[in-house]
Amino acid sequence: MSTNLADAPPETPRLSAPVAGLIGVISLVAALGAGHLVAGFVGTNASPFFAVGNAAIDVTPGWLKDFAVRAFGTADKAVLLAGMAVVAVALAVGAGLASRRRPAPGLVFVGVVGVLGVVAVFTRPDLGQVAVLAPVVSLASGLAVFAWLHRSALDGQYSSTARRNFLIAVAGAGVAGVAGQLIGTSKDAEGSRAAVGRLVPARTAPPVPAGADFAKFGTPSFFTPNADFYRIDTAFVVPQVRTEDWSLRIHGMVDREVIYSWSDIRDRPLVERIVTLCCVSNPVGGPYISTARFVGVDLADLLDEAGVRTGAQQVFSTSEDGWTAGTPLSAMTDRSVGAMLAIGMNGEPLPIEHGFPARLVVPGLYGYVSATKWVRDLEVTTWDARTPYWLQRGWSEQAPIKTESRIDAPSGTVPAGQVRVAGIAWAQHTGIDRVEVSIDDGPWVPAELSTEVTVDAWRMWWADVTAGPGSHLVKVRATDRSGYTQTDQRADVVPDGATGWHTISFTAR
Ligand SMILES: Nc1nc2c(c(=O)[nH]1)N[C@H]1C(S)=C(S)[C@@H](COP(=O)(O)O)O[C@H]1N2
Ligand SMILES: [Mo]
Repeated sequence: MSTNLADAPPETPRLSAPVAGLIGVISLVAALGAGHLVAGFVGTNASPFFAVGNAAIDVTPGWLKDFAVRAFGTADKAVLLAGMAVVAVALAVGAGLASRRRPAPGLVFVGVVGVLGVVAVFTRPDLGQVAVLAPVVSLASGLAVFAWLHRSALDGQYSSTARRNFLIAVAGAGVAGVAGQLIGTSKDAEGSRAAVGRLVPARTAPPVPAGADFAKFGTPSFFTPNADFYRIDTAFVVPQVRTEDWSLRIHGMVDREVIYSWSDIRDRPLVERIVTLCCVSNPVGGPYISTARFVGVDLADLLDEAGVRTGAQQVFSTSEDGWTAGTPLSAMTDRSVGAMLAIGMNGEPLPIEHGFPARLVVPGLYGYVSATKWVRDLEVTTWDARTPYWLQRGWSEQAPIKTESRIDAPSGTVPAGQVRVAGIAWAQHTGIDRVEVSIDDGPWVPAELSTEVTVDAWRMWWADVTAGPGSHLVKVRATDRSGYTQTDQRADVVPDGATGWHTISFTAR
């Protein structure tokens, strides 16, 4: 054995793969925790993870967003969040593994990701300049923790000092993250909502008769409980707005700019209206439709007070989180439409995820052109001057809700013989005239309709068909009061809403 130790290159200490990967992950967690703490002060959406998620939503092509909504429904954002977490952890492990000898590769990686976070916050329309502090602190903490842990691990990767430093970093990140969360939510929109009290309308909606739904046959209940009301929006974190921090500004092509505070609105005589909201992304037979009693004030009154000038075409609304919609001016000034600034829903203040403190509700128009939640600003303008969020992404300027119907029952296997088919139909602002069903391409059979509560809400229907043992297809079509019968031509949800007859299959035994 004559190995000459003096000739061997000096041994560079090298971290084991698990330790190196762990350094990457802990640095990531520390960076996110520190950023979340600062975001507690400067705005929840400035938290780097959320900012990147929000930016991802905004740059996602329309078809993909559409697919996400269809595939994951309301869970689409949770899926994105989870996906981002998996990618982030994988990248962090990679950065750690690339730095088993020297910290440089990992530091470069942390720097690049950090700059991405800064860019994401800078490009958010709902965040001010100070918000950039959150990703900057995140970036600095990520670099510092990475360098620090790397150094202590190189000094002895299984030493008690290294272990202690790893624990300190994890605990620090946890405390910062939790503190950021507590500070962020201490702005406490929920407390503000609880303090609103009962909203008693001066003009109430018509009473809802017992025959307004056929829930016993499988239709939804006439009113959708708030907890079940469909939810669609681009908000990664639901805006938390207290009534005392809220105001609504009306400006643009008006005689005088007006700003309403919460009490200005709440203290007016309130009107109550029953409206079925529907999302343009609702596929034929889909779930993105719900009905509520909304309480608020007439938008026509507010626009009158501002004095709309001639030549104006759209009301361009902006939410707390920077989302925008463009509503044809006439839909808001024509009093027969009943467009409202709503502050209550089904006997409660608006739920936070449905727009607390205030949102727009315009009967007869799809939500993306009319139903701005957390609304803060109405600009009376022209179509040329302003292009709202979804119009920039290829959806239609004009978006009246299309007359449609859906089958809710039967499903699965039912006893052969007489089978009861039931569902919903809607033609907001026009009203449903009749609904017909057909089994196995047989003749159209008229369905029994529920009592009409208002033309702005859905109607339930049922019909009996005869089904022998075996599998069957049932389809439905509605005709509205204008005399229009639903086309069987299938149209995609893009650019202005799906069409086609909803068809289901069931088995009789
Ligand atoms: N601020 C904001 N408001 C919004 C949206 C949004 O993304 N952000 N989405 C709109 C769309 S597309 C629809 S269909 C309705 C849905 O209202 P809901 O979630 O109360 O059912 O809200 C509208 N208002
Ligand atoms: Mo929508």
